[in-house]
Amino acid sequence: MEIQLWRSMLSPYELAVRELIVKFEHIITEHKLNDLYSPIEQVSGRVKSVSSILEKLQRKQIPLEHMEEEIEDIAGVRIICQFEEDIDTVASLIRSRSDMEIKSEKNYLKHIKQSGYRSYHLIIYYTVDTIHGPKRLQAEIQIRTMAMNFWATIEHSLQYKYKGDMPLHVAERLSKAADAIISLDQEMASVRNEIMDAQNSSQMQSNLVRDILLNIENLYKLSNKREVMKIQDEFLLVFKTKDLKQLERFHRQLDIIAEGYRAQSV
Ligand code: 0O2
Repeated sequence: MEIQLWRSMLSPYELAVRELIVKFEHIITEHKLNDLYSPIEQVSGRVKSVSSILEKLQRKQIPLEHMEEEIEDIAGVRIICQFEEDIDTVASLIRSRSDMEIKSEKNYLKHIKQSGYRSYHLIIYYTVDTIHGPKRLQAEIQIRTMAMNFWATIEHSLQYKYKGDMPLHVAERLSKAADAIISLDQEMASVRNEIMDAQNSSQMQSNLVRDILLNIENLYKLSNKREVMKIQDEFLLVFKTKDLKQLERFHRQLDIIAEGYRAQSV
């Protein structure tokens, strides 16, 4: 295939990766807006490089014309979660979407790879709109915790360095590190509720402060400036207490005042 043809062949995959990242990032935004803990921490994606596609075609003896059906990870998206429990939540979320159709799933958490690799993989069908009309393509979604990602990233670089011929002592070290990652994820799971509570409170506080400041700004435009300065001073005092309940009360009272001036923040 000529280089220009590769580019136009890969272009819908570029679009798919970009769209998928936007959609998964929006899930984080929606959770935050609603003061909810987000099961997704971070999203990234990539289109497989031409050399990596060629290497896979050769390794699996796939003819070039079957590339798009047989290479399922030309478009790849990686979703990073804080806790192992979140992986299931994210997988269910994907299964319930109307714009992504599941082709297959691989559970490398239950069936850990010999290398020690753990992750949850989903192959989806996804449709993008191009100038030539809609194109239905495949994309791979990898879901893993931050700890799993740390291990996989390092192991992937070492695999690349040793090109399938990793020295035994390095493989043993990696295997030990994989066990340590399992323990770390288990430890974090045991304090999950506490961490989630802390993160929820911090998100709620930041949303409340945002709304209060918007209300104050709107009131400043519509009502007595001196009154608004007083409200702002009161807010700073409440903010200093770091007490969420007091902040909520202040928010409710300010809402009533703002309502009177039709100055509510949305
Ligand atoms: P990239 O883009 O460099 O990450 P195969 O590709 O033949 O190994 P298959 O059946 O196509 O296997 O898919 P599988 O097993 O689900 O693996 C696809 C992707 O999962 C790989 O992509 C890796 O990203 C990741 N992966 C799988 N096994 C391992 C592993 O042992 N260690 C690490 N670090 N990652 C793994 P590619 O092809 O490597 O491409």
